[in-house]
Amino acid sequence: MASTPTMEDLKRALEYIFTPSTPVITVGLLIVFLAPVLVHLYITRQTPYTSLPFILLAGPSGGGKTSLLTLLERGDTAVKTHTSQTAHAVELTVSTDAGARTFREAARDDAPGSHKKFHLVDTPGHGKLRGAAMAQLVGDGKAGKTKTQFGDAAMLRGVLYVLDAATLDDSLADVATYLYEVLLALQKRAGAGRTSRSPNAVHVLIGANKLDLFTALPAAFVRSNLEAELGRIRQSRSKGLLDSGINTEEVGSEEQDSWLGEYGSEKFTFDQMKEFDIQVDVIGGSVLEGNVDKWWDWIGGRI
Ligand SMILES: Nc1nc2c(ncn2[C@@H]2O[C@H](COP(=O)(O)OP(=O)(O)O)[C@@H](O)[C@H]2O)c(=O)[nH]1
Ligand SMILES: [Mg+2]
Repeated sequence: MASTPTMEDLKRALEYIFTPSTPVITVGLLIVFLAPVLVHLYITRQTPYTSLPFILLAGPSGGGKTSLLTLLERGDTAVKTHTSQTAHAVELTVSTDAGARTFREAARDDAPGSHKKFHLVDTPGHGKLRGAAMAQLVGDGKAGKTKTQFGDAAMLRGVLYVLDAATLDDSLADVATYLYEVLLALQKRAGAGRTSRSPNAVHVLIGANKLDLFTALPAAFVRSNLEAELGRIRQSRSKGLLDSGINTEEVGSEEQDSWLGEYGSEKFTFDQMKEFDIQVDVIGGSVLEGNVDKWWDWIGGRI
């Protein structure tokens, strides 16, 4: 007869819970109101960054990404605060008012116009660490989710690809290879969105940095050099299938999916990316001289 008292206990307990009384209602109300708060706190602690729109800084090492981030965050590049072994984000504000278009003005609290917050995400440019940038583009890819370290890859609004225009002649192959990876990832991302929910268009700004140096190539040359090199990379990656005269209809869709730009075209141009809702611009600037207002304008237009 050992089980009878426990059954009786249980019965009494249930009766107590289901009989309206002040303590029961109080506890019930506490659970109802506190549970969502606790869940919210738990989730926000898990992801320290809420999903703000974000701009990704990419580009080879030494281009000036971290200097740019520091300039936009602090107003000068003198203090190096961030090492770039991993991705790193700062929260910035753009003002949509035309009167406060420079980043210095927009950084002031009393800047006119409406303000929009966004994250600027710096990534390491060194070869082996480029996965950090690619992860921001497509998310971790687990079960179709697009979660990244800083929120949701779907919140990506633009990629600012910073390169050193003064040494482009020597580094063209490397600079273009990385750019190729970025553009192809964006193209695949846009293609994947066609069947499911379409991600927001992601545009690319190629920031031809270090224009203060006399060896720096002007933006138009940077553009044409990159287009030519991307075309060469595309050619060599197509494994010569097109050359061998195989009917393009017979080429597998996988081959077609990893072809950058207009399929089968001979020359690559950035305009070919428009078919995938990707607009590519090349604008010169100098982080050292604080000459980045056109880049800042571009960011403002993307947020
Ligand atoms: N002359 C010149 N040097 C720059 C400019 N921007 C950055 N640098 C320098 O380029 C080097 C690499 O910059 P960094 O921001 O670390 O590049 P990251 O690897 O892309 O993050 C640093 O020594 C910077 O001081 C620029 O506009 N002009
Ligand atoms: Mg850096």
